Amino acid sequence: MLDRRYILAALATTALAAIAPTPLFAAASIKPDDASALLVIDVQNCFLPGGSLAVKEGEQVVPVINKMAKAFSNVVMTQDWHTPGHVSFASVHSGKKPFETVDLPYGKQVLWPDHCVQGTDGAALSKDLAIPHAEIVIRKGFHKDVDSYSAFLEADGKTSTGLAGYLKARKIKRVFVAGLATDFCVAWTALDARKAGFEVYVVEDACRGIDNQGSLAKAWADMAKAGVKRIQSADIAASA
Ligand code: VGL
Ligand code: ZN
Repeated sequence: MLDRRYILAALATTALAAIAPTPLFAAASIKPDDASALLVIDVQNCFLPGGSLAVKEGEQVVPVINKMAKAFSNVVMTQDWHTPGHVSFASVHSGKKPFETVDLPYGKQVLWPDHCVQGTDGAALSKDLAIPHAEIVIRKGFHKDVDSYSAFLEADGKTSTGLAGYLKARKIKRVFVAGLATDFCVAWTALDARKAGFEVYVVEDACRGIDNQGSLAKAWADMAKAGVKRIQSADIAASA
């Protein structure tokens, strides 16, 4: 028997279903096209177990990135590539220890253990990366007095690495960012990609963070505010 109460309840259920939030991305709903590029950030020995600036669980991003890369016809890799005695190294600031900060002409700089020195084994890309179709490797942080977390702009906020020009010349509109570390090079790259006008996705399970004094939560908040989309590798369809 359909009494009034039953009908009202049924109507309410239907109405609720209509306004229920649908997930922004259902599983595997994103298909990278020729206007999409995967940016693999700093998957280098120094940031992996045994490295001088090892990121916790950093090695876990490698299989995730290798699998995801198969779905992209365009892959860019980056390499942190510092001079010996680089300004970001705590060892060149007397009395300073790694993870402390110093004021430089371009702003506050976190100080790090010596890492990713040009030409060293620590600066080499992980031998476990299996992305033979990657098209370009962008090196950054090679000016002795300026750091560059971002793959687009050095920390002075004005010196370009050339990556935006490269991607635009290749007619790339969307970038997917993965690698190390979520709260430094990944986040700064994602934020600068937004500023350069790209649609930007950060693939959370394909990244790991350093998390120095709340830097990981801050990075996600800054990225959300800038319109960076936070996704998982499972949201990306398996092949291009
Ligand atoms: C990075 C700290 C210093 C990174 C590079 O790749 O996130 N972090 N240099
Ligand atoms: Zn560095």
